[in-house]
Amino acid sequence: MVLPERDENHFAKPVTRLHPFKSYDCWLLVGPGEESLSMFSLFNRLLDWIRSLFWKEEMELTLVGLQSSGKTTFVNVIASGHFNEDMIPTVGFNMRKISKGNVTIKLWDIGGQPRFRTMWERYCRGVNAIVYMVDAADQEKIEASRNELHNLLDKPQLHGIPVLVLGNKKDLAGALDERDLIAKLNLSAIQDREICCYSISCKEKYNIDITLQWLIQHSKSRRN
Ligand SMILES: Nc1nc2c(ncn2[C@@H]2O[C@H](COP(=O)(O)OP(=O)(O)OP(=O)(O)O)[C@@H](O)[C@H]2O)c(=O)[nH]1
Ligand SMILES: [Mg+2]
Repeated sequence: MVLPERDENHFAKPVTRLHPFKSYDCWLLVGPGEESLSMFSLFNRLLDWIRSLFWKEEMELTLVGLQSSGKTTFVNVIASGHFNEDMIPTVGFNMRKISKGNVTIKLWDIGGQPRFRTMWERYCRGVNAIVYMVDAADQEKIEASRNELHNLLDKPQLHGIPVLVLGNKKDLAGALDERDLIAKLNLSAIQDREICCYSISCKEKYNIDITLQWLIQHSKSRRN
């Protein structure tokens, strides 16, 4: 099978950031009457809208991890809140753009089957952060997951890119928590970058909010 090349021009576009408006609180010198308050909120809304037109950021993320760990499910959940039990394994990759506030997230969701793993590195180059998905309830695959993660992060091209490890399927019995994941994936051995680990459940929408927060906070992180 021939897979489309990732277009280098789409890699890590510079953060688009036009000048945000300065705080406008000090511009309002009117008294606290009702009329001025509703004028104030109207004015605020108008300025928020104008700000959203001019103050935009774009970030790029790549999602990798073994097959069936829940990468495509995660993308669906953050895009639409929709969880589906019947998922089709990703062949090659999917690309989705999702807007959260002023941030547009371009997400590369790469297939986790062994035949696609050689693509992971190429799709991780130059992104703001790598999201590494783990099925925390499938303890038989933890060792393979750890080896794939360390192989990937050993690639010199990916040096310094922040990594968020997500231990998915927390809703299932026996799922490893953050502490177990950190130990079993040997995350403390990764010293050349920022690394964070959350336990999540796409099914129950557990910790999805803090995951998004972490991602958005890294919209400005860039290797070079
Ligand atoms: N119980 C439970 N099941 C989940 C959760 N997240 C995903 N799944 C299920 O896990 C299965 C695999 O999900 P996918 O999103 O296709 O996994 P993937 O990592 O994209 O797999 P590949 O595309 O093959 O790499 C599906 O049946 C999902 O419904 C979760 O939080 N809890
Ligand atoms: Mg998938």
